[in-house]
Amino acid sequence: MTTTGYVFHPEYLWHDTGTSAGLLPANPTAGIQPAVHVENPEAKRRVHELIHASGLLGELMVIEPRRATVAELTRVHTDAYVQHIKTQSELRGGGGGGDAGDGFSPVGHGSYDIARLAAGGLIELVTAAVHGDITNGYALVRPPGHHATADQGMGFCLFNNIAVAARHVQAELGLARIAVVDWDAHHGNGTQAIFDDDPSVLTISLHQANCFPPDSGWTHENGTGNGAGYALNVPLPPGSGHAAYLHAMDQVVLPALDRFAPDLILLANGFDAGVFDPLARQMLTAASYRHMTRLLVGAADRLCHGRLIAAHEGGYSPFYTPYCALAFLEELACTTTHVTDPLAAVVAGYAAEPLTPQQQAVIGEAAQLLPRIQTAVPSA
Ligand code: 9RB
Ligand code: ZN
Repeated sequence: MTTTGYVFHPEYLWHDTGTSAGLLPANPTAGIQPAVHVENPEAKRRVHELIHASGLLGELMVIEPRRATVAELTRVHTDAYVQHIKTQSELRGGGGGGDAGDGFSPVGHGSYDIARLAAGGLIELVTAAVHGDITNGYALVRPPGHHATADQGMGFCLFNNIAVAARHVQAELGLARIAVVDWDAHHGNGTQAIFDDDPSVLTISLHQANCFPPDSGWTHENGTGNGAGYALNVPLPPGSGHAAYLHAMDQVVLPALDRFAPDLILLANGFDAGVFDPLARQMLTAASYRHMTRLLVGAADRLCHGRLIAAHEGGYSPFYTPYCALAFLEELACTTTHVTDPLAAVVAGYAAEPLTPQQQAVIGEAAQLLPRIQTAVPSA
């Protein structure tokens, strides 16, 4: 019997990214007309509403988030960076008046507390999993986290929600080995950097090659120092879809997890590898996410009592992200609803695109690094 936890809070939708023209801060003088930031509440609101309207919400264990404390955040982030976000968040110049560091990561008035609620939501979810109250779970949070490093926000991310949760699990809940799978379309550079020299946290990122951050996430980035071998990257060519991602799961992600034998799997769950996403050029469908989730749930069942905890990351199509997220969450909860992907017929041709030699080559290159992962005596 599976119990699936679900974390959501209206405040996540109140994180105000302001009037950017998609990615770019509005600047009328330079001809950049104010519009709406691409990382806005709409896709996330529609995910939550579909989870509710489909009836799935009633089958989940709702878990209330709390704000991560400064002590919890500084397991990952520097004191100065946490203070920087707090200061930026106190500016009152309108939505997204502050910035987390790279000039493209808006901090709205009050976003510090909301970002703490996002990280704290992940903490509550992993705690429930380790205590056995839930088997697996999904935190539908904003702002996202996977680009944030110890001392810089970037790519719309303020605090690295997953990294904060991973460190909390190790420090407070007694689990030793944590695997982070990141299938967001963009490289999980922040998570990789935070755990780069640490063999107790295996990071695996599948992403569109050289998309965001630029020139980041190549296969030769494989961990440093004691962590050598414990960071894996699969930089898939633009246009990769169902066949490429499933091959990467089969050839890299699952064998890496089997070798590593984690006590917990965390998932940086971006839906921006979906075929309608504006911020990447990958071609996954709701069926792809369903299939990939089934494989990951299987690995979690085999390796760590089913413990698989997902944090929402990217996913910017308000019209398609909800169906990808519903398929994902149905698989976690081992159930289905009456709602099926209404765009399935439209995307069938994309999904049928076969594996290319280029995709196969990069997946093969990553697979060659697997022997560097030491097989552990399973703990806990
Ligand atoms: C711009 C830059 C970005 C920023 C974030 C993303 C996606 C994030 C995500 C994509 C492109 C830079 C506009 C750098 O979904 N992560 O999961 N672009 N940022 N320079 N310029 C001019
Ligand atoms: Zn992304």
